[in-house]
Amino acid sequence: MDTTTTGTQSLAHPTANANANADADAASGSETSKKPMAIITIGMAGAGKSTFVQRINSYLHSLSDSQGAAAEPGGGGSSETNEEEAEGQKTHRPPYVLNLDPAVTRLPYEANIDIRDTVNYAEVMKQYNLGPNGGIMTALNLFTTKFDQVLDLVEKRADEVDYVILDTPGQIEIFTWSASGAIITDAIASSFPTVVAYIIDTPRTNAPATFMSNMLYACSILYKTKLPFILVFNKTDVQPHEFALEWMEDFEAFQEALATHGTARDAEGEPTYMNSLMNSMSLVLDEFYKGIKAVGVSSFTGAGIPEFFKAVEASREEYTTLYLPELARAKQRREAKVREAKEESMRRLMRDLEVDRKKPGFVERDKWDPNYHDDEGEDGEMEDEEDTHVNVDEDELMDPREAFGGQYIDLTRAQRSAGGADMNWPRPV
Ligand SMILES: Nc1nc2c(ncn2[C@@H]2O[C@H](COP(=O)(O)OP(=O)(O)O)[C@@H](O)[C@H]2O)c(=O)[nH]1
Ligand SMILES: [Mg+2]
Repeated sequence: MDTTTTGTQSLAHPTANANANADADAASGSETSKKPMAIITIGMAGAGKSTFVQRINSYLHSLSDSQGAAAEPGGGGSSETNEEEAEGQKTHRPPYVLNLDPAVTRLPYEANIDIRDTVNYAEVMKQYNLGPNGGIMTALNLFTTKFDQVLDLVEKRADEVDYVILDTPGQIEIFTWSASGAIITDAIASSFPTVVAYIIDTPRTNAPATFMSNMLYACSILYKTKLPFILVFNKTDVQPHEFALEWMEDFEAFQEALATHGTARDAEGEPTYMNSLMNSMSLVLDEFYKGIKAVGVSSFTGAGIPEFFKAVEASREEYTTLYLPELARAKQRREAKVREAKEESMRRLMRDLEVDRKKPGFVERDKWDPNYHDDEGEDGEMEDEEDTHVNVDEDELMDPREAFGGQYIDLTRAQRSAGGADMNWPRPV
């Protein structure tokens, strides 16, 4: 609902500058519509995450460059096209980009925060005696220990950007099956409206079996993060993604592809183990496909990128209506658990006291004695009194100048006699 408000305002002012935008946001009065949207890119190694981040980064930059030149709505063409154009051009500001891949040698974009500036992955490998994957994992873990500072930096820039983009390490499991990946995702998702962009290498998923294993992976990430989710079929310049959409929409089409691809039946004419396993799993996945958004893009040509941003905007709504209430519920559950634990320990303490009280003589002993003093000795005298009182014969005291000759300066005398300027300071011996 809130997004619609902001959307309408942006539609009314497609040429609005950053200031006007800020005013509009302030007027909308909604927390999440003001905040930038975080996009976490996840995907198998080589799916094109970094290239995709580079593409959406340059797309947003090109929009911000052309914002002054953007046409007024109603300046020709049907209103529908105008709406579509405005939808694509709602963002006028460059994004804030984070690179979380410590092992990447060359990035196709310039990251605002780069893990490589903080952790030297090769050095981590050497020092901890690790292989490449252990090195990447440890580098990410080390970086995560400072993630609160990273989040502070991002939050400082929150008013100036519309999107925060995260590029994750090449190997998917380093981010998705590690504690640090979960910590980073949770930290980002509890601060900003967040969407997961699951990047798929389309040409490599055109076999039903690989398609399905990729979808199962996507499904597990969805259930793990519970965040709004977009399937991004990348590299559509090489292989159009229509086949994937068909398989997702039409269960029977997928079954057919399964039957024609490879050996669906064994020598005795029975369905192979692989085939029947995939058949039953595709039934499970059917449920997953229902609420999921899918877009086809080419990070090379830029095709499908405006559609991707439309899906991102729709996810903002989803985040507010589905994820945030769930987050609040989880917080409540956590707090209730802590409260319960506190009350339980209080009850236990009271129970223990109750038991003590029943012991004979406890009440008498438990009274506060106004004459009692911690420092008092057996005979009621202050214990320290004798120790602290020292009888000193003043004549026996040494002149400090003799005792510490040359080590200390009598400033009072020196100043009185020499007047300060050409003082002759005795050197310490
Ligand atoms: N043809 C084509 N190749 C792509 C596209 N996106 C990425 N690639 C290539 O895929 C390879 C892996 O890309 P990269 O972004 O490094 O993958 P990452 O490991 O997921 O970050 C690179 O050689 C890219 O040039 C695309 O849209 N079309
Ligand atoms: Mg990469």
